[in-house]
Amino acid sequence: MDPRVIVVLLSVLFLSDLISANEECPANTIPEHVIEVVECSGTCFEVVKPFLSYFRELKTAADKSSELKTHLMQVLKEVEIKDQLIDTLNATIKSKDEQSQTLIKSKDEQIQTLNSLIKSNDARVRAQSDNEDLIRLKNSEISERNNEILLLNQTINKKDEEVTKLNLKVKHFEELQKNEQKKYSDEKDEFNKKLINCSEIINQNNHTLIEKENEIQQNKEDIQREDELLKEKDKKVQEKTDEAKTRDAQNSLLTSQINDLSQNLTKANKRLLECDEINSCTTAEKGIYNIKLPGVSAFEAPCNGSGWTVIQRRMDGSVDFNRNWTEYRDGFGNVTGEFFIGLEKLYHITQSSQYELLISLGKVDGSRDFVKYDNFKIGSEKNSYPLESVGNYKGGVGNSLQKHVNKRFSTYDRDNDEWKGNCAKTCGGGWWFTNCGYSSLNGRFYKDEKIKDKLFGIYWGSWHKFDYTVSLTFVEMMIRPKTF
Ligand SMILES: [Ca+2]
Repeated sequence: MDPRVIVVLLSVLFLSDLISANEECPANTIPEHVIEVVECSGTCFEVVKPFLSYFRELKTAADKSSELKTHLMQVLKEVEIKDQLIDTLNATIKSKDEQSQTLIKSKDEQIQTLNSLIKSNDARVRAQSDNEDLIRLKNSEISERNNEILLLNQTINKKDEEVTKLNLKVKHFEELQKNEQKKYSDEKDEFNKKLINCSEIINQNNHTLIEKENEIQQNKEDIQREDELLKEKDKKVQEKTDEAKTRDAQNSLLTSQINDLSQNLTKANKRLLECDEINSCTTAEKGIYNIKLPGVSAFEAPCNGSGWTVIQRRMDGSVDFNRNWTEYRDGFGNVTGEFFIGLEKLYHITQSSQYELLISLGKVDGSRDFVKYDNFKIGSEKNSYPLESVGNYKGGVGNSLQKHVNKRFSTYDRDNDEWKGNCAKTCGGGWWFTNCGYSSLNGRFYKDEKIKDKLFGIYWGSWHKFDYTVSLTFVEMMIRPKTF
């Protein structure tokens, strides 16, 4: 038994005795054994009473404790039952735990399996996604192919229609062919008939041919006779030819005599001109003169009556200025109309002293103006007749020659310009070209002043706003000694 229960029981027994003594305790009835302990006197009860009350309470508590004991026993039984129940439940729980563990393990395995499946499915889904892209691509391609097929079907339909039409045409042609064959057959028959007729005609012709051969033989004999007559006539022709040759020799002799007379006439004319020979135009009246200068053979040139010698003139396009080097060197044209005096003469003249250059220009509208330079000088042929100097200028047409100073003269056959091309060819005449420059007074002549096909004409840029489609229609270049 629990020691606490024993203590309680002993206390209860002791208190029960004590309480019974207190209830019946007159001072003279107190048990001896109690008196022995406490030496009870007249004040004893007062002292003991609180203890007695206390013990009474303890007894009440012990009673209650007994009830509690009983209750405790019941409780203990209930606890035992509950413990058994708890054990049972624990066993059940353990069983359930084991089952749960087993189930959890099984579920874990299932979860793992499901995870594997999910991974596998994910992989499949990804693969499916890729496949879907591929499928979309393929669908797109299929769509394109379908469109192509549709187009091809349309084309095929068209081709079918064409084939149908062609079949119709074939049928038509077959019919035509049949007709043609029939016609050919008819013609063949007819031709055979004609052939038979021809054979007959050939036979007849053969007979005729034999007759003709006989005739030819007769004609040959006639021809031989004619040949003999012809030979006789040839002899007569030869005699006439010899006679003609004699006449030709006589004519040659006469021509030679005429040439001699012509040369004599030229010499006579020259001698006549020498009578009008002058040294310069400075004192001459307007007209054509034979000018003789030191170092230069006498040459014809117009004097304008104001001391100027004309060295170049353009007025009607009657003379072609697209000339080669030799012609520009020696001069060309007609001094009464269009001409160029020649570079060699200009070299000698301008080197002999200081010369002024006067250029008179005109447009198709009749307007005229001029420019004058005070020191015009050109170099020798050895240096390609360079424009060595022009000096100071004045005049209304602007200065379009200054840029050409120190430039060599160029012709279509002597390219001395500074351009990759040939200015003389492009501009249609010789000049002191740069690349090709501001002026070209020996260019092509355009009567209406408008150039054609980008082939430049006569230009002096500063007088027509450098519009090189404009071509001047009048030029006169003149020189005069500066000392005049
Ligand atoms: Ca060039």
